[in-house]
Amino acid sequence: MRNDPRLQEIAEKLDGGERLGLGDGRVLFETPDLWGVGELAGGVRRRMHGDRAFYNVNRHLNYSNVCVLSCKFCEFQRKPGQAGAYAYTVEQAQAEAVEAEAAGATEMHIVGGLHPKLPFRYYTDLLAGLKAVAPGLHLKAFTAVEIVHFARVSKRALRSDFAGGVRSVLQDLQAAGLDSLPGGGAEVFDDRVHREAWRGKIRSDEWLTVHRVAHELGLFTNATMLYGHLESRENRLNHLLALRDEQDVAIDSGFPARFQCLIPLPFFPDGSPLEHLPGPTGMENLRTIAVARLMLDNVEHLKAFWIMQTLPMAQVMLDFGADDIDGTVVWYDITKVQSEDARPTHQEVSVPVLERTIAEAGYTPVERDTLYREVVRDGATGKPSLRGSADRRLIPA
Ligand code: V47
Repeated sequence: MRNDPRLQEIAEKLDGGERLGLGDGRVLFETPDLWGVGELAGGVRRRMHGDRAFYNVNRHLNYSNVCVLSCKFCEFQRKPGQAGAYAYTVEQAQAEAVEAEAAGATEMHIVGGLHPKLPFRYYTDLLAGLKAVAPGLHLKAFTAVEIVHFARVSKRALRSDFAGGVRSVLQDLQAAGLDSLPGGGAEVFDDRVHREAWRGKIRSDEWLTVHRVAHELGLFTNATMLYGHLESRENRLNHLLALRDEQDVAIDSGFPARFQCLIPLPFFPDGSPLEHLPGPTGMENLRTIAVARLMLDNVEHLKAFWIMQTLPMAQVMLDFGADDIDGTVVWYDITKVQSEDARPTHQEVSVPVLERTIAEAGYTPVERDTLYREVVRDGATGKPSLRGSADRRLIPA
């Protein structure tokens, strides 16, 4: 039952396979009928994925919190020499990978700050070192922001050929063991907010170029959208439309890879220079994920990242367009102060908790690998393998 007749018009467009435009997006954000918006997004989600909802068994490795940037939303970064600043050695990272694989993880999500001193060799050694000790782990590593930083520290000619410099860095990383790129660093694509909140970071067009080159090279990537800070809802819509356009390029050009999922990230003000802001409410989180599902019609998966959305909200979001809640995740807590001994704050849920979370919401839990292929576990050993052929992706080709 929809209370706003404008939602009926949008429903007709969706039924007719018509793409939604900026005006539709404005209606979806403005309408008081949040449940109507959720119903539309939930319908699209069910058409795409039925009653399946995905999770994975993963680990996060934040190899260093040292960063030359001072993004106002971030409380993770430390300056070189500052109390709590750290950087993993390759051996320390390897120890975590061995432990992760033994615990059944299929993915390691690896990101860090823009460290001014680490040479490019550190990153290729890190990937190669991890592959050497844990060959079964998919290495989803380095945001577009880090990739551009690596291009600078390894003196690629970015000014004369930005895409070319990025390509050679990605090729070196791929040769060392890089499997895909995470979605971080996108924030929200808007010059005003960029100036006010993350001056000095790569621009939107640069972030998109890194992902385009990755797609050309066959590296699947994710995308994020950080919302609920200094941006407007219109900024969010433009962000979603820019991602949609970029995904069109990947599909229309027949690139071997593309965006797999969007992860909307609600801003957590605590401890950041924007601490005075309230952050988004639960209703805004629900609406944003639903709008994302409706506008971003060519990206198959939408992740309600439970770490930031909370498990109870992630459950509700499965009805509002999300089809993935992310994984077991062992990582630092980006929303809390870094611990004194510079070790990540432990945050984890077990597979039974994730499966119960999904099942209680009325969906069928499906363990996936990073590329959204279904994982089956050996009943005796728990070892993961793929259901069907490795080429059989859950998303349509
Ligand atoms: O880019 C930083 C965001 C991102 C805050 O690819 C904050 O599967 C909220 O990208 N409040 C990193 N958000 C996390 C990320 C991610 C997470 C899960 C899965 C994947 C994936 C990617 O976290 C940053 C930034 O946008 N962030 N500080 C904060 N205070």
